Amino acid sequence: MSFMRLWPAQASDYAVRVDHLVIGFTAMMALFVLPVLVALAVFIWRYRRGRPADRDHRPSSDLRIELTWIVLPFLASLVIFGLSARLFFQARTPPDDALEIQVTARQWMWKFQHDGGQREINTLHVPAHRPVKLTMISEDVIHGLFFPALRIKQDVLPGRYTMLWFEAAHSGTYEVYCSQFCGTDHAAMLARLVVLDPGDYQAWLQNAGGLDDLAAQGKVLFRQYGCSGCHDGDSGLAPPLTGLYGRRVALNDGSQVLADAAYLRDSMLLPQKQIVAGYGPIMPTYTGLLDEETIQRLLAYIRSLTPTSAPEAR
Ligand code: HEC
Ligand SMILES: [Cu+2]
Repeated sequence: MSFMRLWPAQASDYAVRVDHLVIGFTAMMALFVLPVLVALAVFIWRYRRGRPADRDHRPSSDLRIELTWIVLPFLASLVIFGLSARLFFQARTPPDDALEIQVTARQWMWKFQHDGGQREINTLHVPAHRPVKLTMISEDVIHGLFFPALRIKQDVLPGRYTMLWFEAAHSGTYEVYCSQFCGTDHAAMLARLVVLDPGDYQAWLQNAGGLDDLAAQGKVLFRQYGCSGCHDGDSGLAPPLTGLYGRRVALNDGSQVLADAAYLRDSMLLPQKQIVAGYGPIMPTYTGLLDEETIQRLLAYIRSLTPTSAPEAR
């Protein structure tokens, strides 16, 4: 138990692997540095002032020894590099079937929005053994979402989505911090991660629900803000949004972009930035009209227009 307090909990396989990497790397560094420190101490003692030691400069070199201490540490460092790079890519590549959760940060709280419409503040419930993907944005300054038990951390920026994903291995309650100094109450910007067994998670969803799911709320907003006037039906005025999410879009300058959350967000706020091939630049900008949580709902609606292979994914 005392060990647990010294060493933060490991709530995912990823966390275990990060720890192995850090411990392995530290051990390797010790292996490189200790012989030098020991030799240093021995030589300081042996050749200290006034000691009648042999101070001849005999030329002595052995190519085999030199090659050994160059090549072996080099190869060992490359192994660490390979393992780190693999973990890094894993941390940046969420699986397609991940559960999507929207995160909005503001001074000084964390808001979490589930696809089913459940909203939470400063507490995040997730199921164990299931990849969870957080799409995050800030309503004011730069914050940082930090899950020590998962060994993951990512800045949360105003005006731009960032992403974190994880798969928790055990049920339990873990601390969550803001890792960027974001004003007077930064230190109080804390949250809890509650990992539930899948059955308990379903029960929690049932209890916490009540509102419409996010996509249904988005559909209402899609009417309300007049998007449907151009985008629904086959007027040819605007591209239909069915099947858009996750697809590649051809733009009028000949390039292609992936229709991810960032692209969809830009399409609403900066419609002139990227124009879909075959359409005119007639979409009005919604900058200042839509707050982040409205955008999340519209996005959930647009996402819901793309059938997923995993039926329970949304
Ligand atoms: C006046 C008509 C009009 C309105 C209103 C309008 N749009 Fe558009 N929208 C367009 C046109 C035209 C395009 C294609 C040209 C472009 O990329 O700007 C487009 C492009 C898009 C795209 C990119 C589509 C693609 O295939 O890549 C998205 C997403 C989008 N709109 C969402 C919305 C949302 C959400 C709203 C409401 C908040 C909205 N639009 C309101 C006309 C409109
Ligand atoms: Cu903060």
